[in-house]
Amino acid sequence: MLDRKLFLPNNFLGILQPFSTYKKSKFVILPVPYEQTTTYKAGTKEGPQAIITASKQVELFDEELKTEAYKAGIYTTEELEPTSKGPEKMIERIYRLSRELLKDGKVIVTLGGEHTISVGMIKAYKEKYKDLSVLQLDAHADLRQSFQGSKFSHACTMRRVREFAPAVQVGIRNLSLEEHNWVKKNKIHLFYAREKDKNSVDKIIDSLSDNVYLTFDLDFLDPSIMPSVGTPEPGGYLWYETLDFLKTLSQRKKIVGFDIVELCPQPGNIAPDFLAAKLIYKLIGYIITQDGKRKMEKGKIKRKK
Ligand SMILES: [Mn+2]
Repeated sequence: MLDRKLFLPNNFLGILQPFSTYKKSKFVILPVPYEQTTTYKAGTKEGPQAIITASKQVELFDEELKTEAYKAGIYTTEELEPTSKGPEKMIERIYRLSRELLKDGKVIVTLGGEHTISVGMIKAYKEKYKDLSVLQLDAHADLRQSFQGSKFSHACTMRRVREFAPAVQVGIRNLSLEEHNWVKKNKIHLFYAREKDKNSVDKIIDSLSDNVYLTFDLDFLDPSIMPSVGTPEPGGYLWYETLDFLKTLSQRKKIVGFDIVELCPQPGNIAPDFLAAKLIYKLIGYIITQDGKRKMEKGKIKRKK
């Protein structure tokens, strides 16, 4: 038996062929080391490579799901080079690439990079899935109309998304008065981290449509397990409650794509990088498991007819 860790190809999980070729892969990992509007601690452009490096240490077998989800095929693209022409151009570039990947039937998993980039993928997803809704897991509302002179700052991501897709926001614990008022006025589905015991998972999931795009800002997690973010906030979610939530979500809705953004690696602390890599493989595992179940259900219905 070959030990995959001896070879370490520079792709997500270090997967050997044929499970890492484009044609065979259901999933496409898209690393976007984009960082231009970061306001506090810089370094999120190092995020995608840190995740890929850490991912090579993740076991391909998942003890919870009893599966090797990588066999569905996971292709990793080259890093998408940042443009110097501003965030709007970058969003446009990501949108075009996402559209191509979706045409080929791929599930896109984007590694950030700052949160700004999500607007590009979500725009492409919304064209493919008319009923798409967006689930944002984040400490911040990101609902500013503009920030530091830009409508495309990371602090405005969800305001831009809401211009073309409905969204549900969870884990929020830091927002401005302007954002707070806007949420109230527009009756936004926003669930504060403070009320997480009152906000049942059912209530959150019920406010989503059948096809869900997940945008996961890592500062959603508690800084005790995820200190490697640009703007850490106390009072976040922990590992198993996050996984339980995502698993339930995958059972009740179809997760059609997701992004993991804002990892800002810290020298000497690799645990958060590993967490991000594992989180991605967990999500891939949940998606694959549910796809398999749905296919079986469909088959049963057909046979009955
Ligand atoms: Mn955030």
